[in-house]
Amino acid sequence: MANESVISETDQKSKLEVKTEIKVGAKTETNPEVDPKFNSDGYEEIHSRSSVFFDLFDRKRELQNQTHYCPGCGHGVVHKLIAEALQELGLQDRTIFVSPVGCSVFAYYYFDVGNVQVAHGRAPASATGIKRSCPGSIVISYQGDGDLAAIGTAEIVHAANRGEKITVFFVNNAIYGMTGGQMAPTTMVGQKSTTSPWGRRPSNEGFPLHMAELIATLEAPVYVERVAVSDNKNIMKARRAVRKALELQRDGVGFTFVEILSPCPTIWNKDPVAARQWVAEKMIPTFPLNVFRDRRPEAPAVQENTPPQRSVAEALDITPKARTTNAGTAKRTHHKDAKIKVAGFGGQGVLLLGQLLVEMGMREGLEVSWLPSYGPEMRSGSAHCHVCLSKERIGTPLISHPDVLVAMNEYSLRKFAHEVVSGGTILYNGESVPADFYVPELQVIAIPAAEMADKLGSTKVANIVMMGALLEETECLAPGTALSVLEDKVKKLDLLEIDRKALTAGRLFIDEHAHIGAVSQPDGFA
Ligand SMILES: Cc1ncc(C[n+]2csc(CCOP(=O)(O)OP(=O)(O)O)c2C)c(N)n1
Ligand code: SF4
Repeated sequence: MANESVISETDQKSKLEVKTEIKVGAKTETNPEVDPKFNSDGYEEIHSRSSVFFDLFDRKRELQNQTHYCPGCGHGVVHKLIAEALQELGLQDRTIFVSPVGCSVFAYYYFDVGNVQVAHGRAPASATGIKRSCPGSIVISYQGDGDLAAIGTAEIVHAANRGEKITVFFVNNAIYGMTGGQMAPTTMVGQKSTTSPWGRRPSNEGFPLHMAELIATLEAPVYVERVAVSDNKNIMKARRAVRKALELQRDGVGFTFVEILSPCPTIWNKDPVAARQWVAEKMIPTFPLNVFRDRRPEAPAVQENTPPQRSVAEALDITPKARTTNAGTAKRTHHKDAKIKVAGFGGQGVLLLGQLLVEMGMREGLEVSWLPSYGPEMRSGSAHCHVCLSKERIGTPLISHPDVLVAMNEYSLRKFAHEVVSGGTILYNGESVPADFYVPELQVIAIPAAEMADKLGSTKVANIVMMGALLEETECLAPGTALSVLEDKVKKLDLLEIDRKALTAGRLFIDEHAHIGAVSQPDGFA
């Protein structure tokens, strides 16, 4: 058993000192050296478990290894019941536990199974995806009453209604625990909370939701029971319910739901014993314990006509074989994949430039994506787009770190320069790089595109000048493809002629100026 939490005062002090020292040396404007331990904001990124969580939570070793739950909290008891059932049924190795947002957000530290932690209320939706993609697994959605019955009402109702073959453990403590005691949908009439300080009034806040009864009105669920962890007898019943729900899932029967009335001594402001009594005396009369649905061995109608299951990789056609075939058939003339961000003001043809690039990419047999982002203003608001050109399938159209930034104005240059990958390129629409602008390890080329476009007869074609420069500098797409795309897209012949000239002008500018040091970083990187 690990006991990582014991750190002597000296240890702590020296750790703090080390941190402080490194932080002082972290990245600053004048000192671009970055300690790999720190992110660009100077904070240390920690990818490990906090030392307050142990490898094992043995019960009686002088109560050393306590969970993060408050004394007397029902979550700990429910965790134990689930863990015992998984072990007894031999399901540990195939279980995937979906933990919620709420006091049980750290459930993944307590269950040595597959774990996924999801956004508030979304556990049944995520559990659906997991179960459907891994039908042989045992998928548990674990949720509090705020999570399941407030923000996540739609998710639970629809997962239950679809008869997803998952198990939902719903811990109802009639309050929002984690956030300090706001009213939950299950808060009882008259019960005080921070958001109902005079007690819940049906006239204002409505009546408490009875989730087990509600779920049991649906056709698909096979097992719905409400239990309580209020005293030993009820805990034994809860144990049986937990086990039964998991057995039914193991046997592939259908959707199972166990609501567990559970004490929250801290928010209820009671000691653990009084909190348990309160569950018995106040909660159970409001939320009667009952088996609301037990359909085994009947198979509900939704179990029929189940379409054949495919793995995620098959469904997305991303098996290694598919990739090879795809890459093999592409007829391409470009030299390398590119992630490009084009940014400027609305009206500068920023989004159009991105669209032209992806059209060219498609014609060259590449995988492409174009993701625009712009404000509500039609003109002059800031606009940018992300363009991916790739031989492989594209995972996301969102580009956090472009290889190339095409900055159509100074604002975009300053705003997005730090995102560009080390060794990347910035093409800047301007006469020269601003004197105070410095980014290490990037090539910055200023192209007076607006001026050149003016001379050609239309300021509008500055984006095409930049496109010519981009193609020449990166060789990511063939200029011939650019011409054919322009010929198809630009209907006015006089404008097409200017576009052709703009494309050529941009290319020539790179050939003639960029590589002889006329434009570049102040430090002479050219
Ligand atoms: C989208 C979103 N909205 C709100 C919150 C704040 N929030 C965190 S936990 C919580 C409610 C927790 O109550 P419950 O689900 O009953 O769990 P408990 O803490 O009582 O176990 C809320 C509202 C959040 N994290 N995310
Ligand atoms: S606040 Fe309530 S629900 Fe949260 S850990 Fe404490 S007792 Fe448990």
